[in-house]
Amino acid sequence: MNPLIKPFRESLEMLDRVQAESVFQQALTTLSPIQAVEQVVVPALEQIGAAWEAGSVALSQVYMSGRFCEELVEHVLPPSDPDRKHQPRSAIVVLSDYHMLGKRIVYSVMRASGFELFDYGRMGVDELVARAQADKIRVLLISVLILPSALRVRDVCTRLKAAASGIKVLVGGAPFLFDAQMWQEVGADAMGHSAADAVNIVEGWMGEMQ
Ligand code: B12
Repeated sequence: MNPLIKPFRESLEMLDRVQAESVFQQALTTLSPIQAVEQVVVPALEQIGAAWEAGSVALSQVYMSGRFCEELVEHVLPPSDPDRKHQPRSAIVVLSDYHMLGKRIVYSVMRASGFELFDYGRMGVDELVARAQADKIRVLLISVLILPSALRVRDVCTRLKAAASGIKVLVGGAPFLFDAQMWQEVGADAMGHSAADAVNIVEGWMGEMQ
């Protein structure tokens, strides 16, 4: 467990943006940006989430922590890599809910790993199904953090299959971490635990699609 998680979490809980940034910079002296995010930012946010569930922090603290972290991650993860891979047309989206940080990280890591993909931001089912088909997407990455959104993935998959779109759907986020069978129940083609999983799974599919 990284020793910077505790001071980072405490500065987030105190809404001390300057201190949070300083601890994060300290992490960057020994870790790469993605390591700092996965080893310090993600566990700190998970601990804050657990503290909220236990009633010891307020939702406003959870919210501001998420926002600060989004800004930090936005700055450090490289937006693009010039040496793009030959790859299927891909897109990433947050389906229906408002938890944007996981998608941001997966998007950045995919791009930093040489993938080019559309960032659809946040969409509902109708808009997503229409847009993915219009853009001729082959691989769709869907991030959700609340259960009702996870269940809506089923509508997306059913409609894409009915349209014989051939789009492969990769899902991730808290509900799929809590219930290991859920990705299959909603009709997705695969589930990833992390941003690194997203890269590995899409690379595996690239082999099959050629
Ligand atoms: C921060 C946070 C918020 C912030 C979000 C701020 C923001 N701008 O993002 C705010 C305060 C807005 C919020 C609101 C709510 N939240 Co909230 N929130 C969290 C918290 C603490 C952390 C989420 C986070 O950002 N984690 C850090 C990121 C980096 O991790 P991540 O998203 O999991 O992503 C990683 C992996 O999952 C994976 N991944 C993610 N997406 C994808 C996609 C693909 C394709 C792949 C391969 C991988 C992948 O890779 C990422 C990087 O490693 C979680 C706790 C938790 N355990 O997740 C609760 C949590 C998600 N929230 C929860 C709830 C219930 C809510 C609210 C309904 C609370 C309320 N009563 O109002 C609202 C819902 C708002 C809405 N409609 O969306 C629940 C969801 C439970 C459920 N299963 O339904 C959680 C799990 C807390 C809990 N245990 O109860 N929340």
